[in-house]
Amino acid sequence: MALRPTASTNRDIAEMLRQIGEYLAMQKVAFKPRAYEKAAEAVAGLEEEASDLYAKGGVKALREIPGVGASIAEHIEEILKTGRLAYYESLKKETPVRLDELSRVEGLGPKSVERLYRELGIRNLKELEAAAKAGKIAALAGFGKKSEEKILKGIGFAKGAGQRFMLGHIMPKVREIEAMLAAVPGVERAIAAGSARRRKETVGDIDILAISSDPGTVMEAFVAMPGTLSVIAHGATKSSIKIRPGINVDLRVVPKESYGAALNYFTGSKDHNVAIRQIAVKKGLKLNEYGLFKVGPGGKEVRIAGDDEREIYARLGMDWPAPELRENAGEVQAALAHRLPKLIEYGDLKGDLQVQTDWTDGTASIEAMAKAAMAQGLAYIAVTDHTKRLAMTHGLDEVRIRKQWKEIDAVNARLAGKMTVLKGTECDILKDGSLDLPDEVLAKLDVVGVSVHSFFGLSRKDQTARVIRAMENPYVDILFHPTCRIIDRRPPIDLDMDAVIAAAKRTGTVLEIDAYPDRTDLRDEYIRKCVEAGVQLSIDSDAHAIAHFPYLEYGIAQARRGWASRDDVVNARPLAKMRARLKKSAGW
Ligand code: DGT
Ligand code: ZN
Ligand code: CA
Ligand code: CA
Repeated sequence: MALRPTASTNRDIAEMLRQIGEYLAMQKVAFKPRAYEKAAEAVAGLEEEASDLYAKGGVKALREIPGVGASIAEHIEEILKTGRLAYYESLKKETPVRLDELSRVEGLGPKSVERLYRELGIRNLKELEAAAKAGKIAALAGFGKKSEEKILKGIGFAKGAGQRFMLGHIMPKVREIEAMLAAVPGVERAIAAGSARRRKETVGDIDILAISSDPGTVMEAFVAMPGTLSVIAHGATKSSIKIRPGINVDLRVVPKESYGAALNYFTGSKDHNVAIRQIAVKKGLKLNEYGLFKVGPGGKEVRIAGDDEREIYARLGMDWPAPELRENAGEVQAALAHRLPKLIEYGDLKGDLQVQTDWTDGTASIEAMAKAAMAQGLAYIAVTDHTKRLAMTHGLDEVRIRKQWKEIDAVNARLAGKMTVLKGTECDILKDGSLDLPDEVLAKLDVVGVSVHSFFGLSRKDQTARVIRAMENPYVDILFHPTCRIIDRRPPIDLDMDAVIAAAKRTGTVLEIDAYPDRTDLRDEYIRKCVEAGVQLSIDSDAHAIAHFPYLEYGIAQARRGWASRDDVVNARPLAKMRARLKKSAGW
């Protein structure tokens, strides 16, 4: 991936600087607020990422940004290095106002926030909403009815933003909850339905179903769960809590004879549910969360399925679609026609083709990463450290990468028969589509991955041409994290994905599914296009630490959501077959 997972974009940096200015303004500090505001504007308006400037020229380059002096340059350096800024955090702690919340409301500038705090004591969104609804804002001089209405509208959007959680951050919690509930006396089963069961890349809330002979006891255990922030509802068969980091969890206890129907209903998606209900209706049946029913004469309902989800589909004349497919994106028709894809399974990966080590921005040695991959059941990894343009990560040049090969040879000798470490790179794609390492070096590597880490803002035409030019290099094997999106932080680069997929087909380039939780790049719809076009995929962890290999699961989930089977994934093959498939020169 680009940098550390904390890597900050110009937008992040500008936002922090801007908020510092606002906090200082609220504290009535002289001059400084304006300086931060100006620096924030300058950073937001930069053509190049500050991380790139810093990579090339260090703090000195940052000081050349107009309006950025010595101390702000140091702040930016701290943000780039750690993703955080101690000064910002201390200001945030000192100030009672939730600027991060209030600044999400469109049209609410620091001056307004300051006045609303001073005159009405408003500290957060909730208080803002209450004041607006009570007409208190319209009554303030300079605000008026119009701006009050605008604020109310803005609150609506601000509440919706950033409210979803990444699958990779939520699944460990889901499993903890399932295990905790399964251990409660009387509980026969406890399972997460909803988007978590569908393994959607982001999850809005967690929906748990349980079968229990003693619902009251399960509910007691649930609302008393460690990590609970608040109990929203505590009922006899349904309860809701909010847990860290702010996600809601619903628990429903369902009768055994309805378990399959409830699981089906609460797994969704809603669109999938609507589609299969229509199929039931066409067959003269009725489907709901309690079961599948035959409606007899006089409206008498007879349950014909309900305890088992598979049986419901069977009774509808359908094959059982894996939850990952249930988006009403063709899976209903395929299930009826008995033509569902045979999806890649969670244990199918044999290796990992994108791994960073302490040669650049990873935290562990090549050998430690190799051993951690072994512990995950993998037989090979490619070490793919960054290249020199990403100086900030201490990216490798020709000289250092050759040194790295010696270390890889030594590790391979020690781990012989158990694990193979391949020589690779995550070579930077430069602005014009040329690469950051010479062809002579690329020719010697086992795995040449390339990726975009700069000039994210190029036009669709230029960005597409840039990426395709890199793919046309005969030594390039894989395009890493193709769209460069980071969930909630960076939008995807503007690529003509149809053209990129066609180029992948033509050049034999593999497209990566980067499993790192905030990337999950490619998205499911593009994966499906690759599968249809016959373009190979790789599923990589993008590990920067030994603890990151389990992320592969989320890449497999994404592949399944994109209808990929094992044959579509290059690193689901054993080493020799993977290598034969990877190298364009192999002439497959
Ligand atoms: P999320 O939580 O936004 O990530 O997405 P889901 O899919 O988990 O949605 P959620 O939690 O609102 O509801 C869980 C499931 O319940 C949903 O996937 C399908 C079912 N469901 C909810 N509301 C409706 C509805 O109005 N009609 C139908 N047919 N199903 C619904
Ligand atoms: Zn990268
Ligand atoms: Ca949900
Ligand atoms: Ca829900």
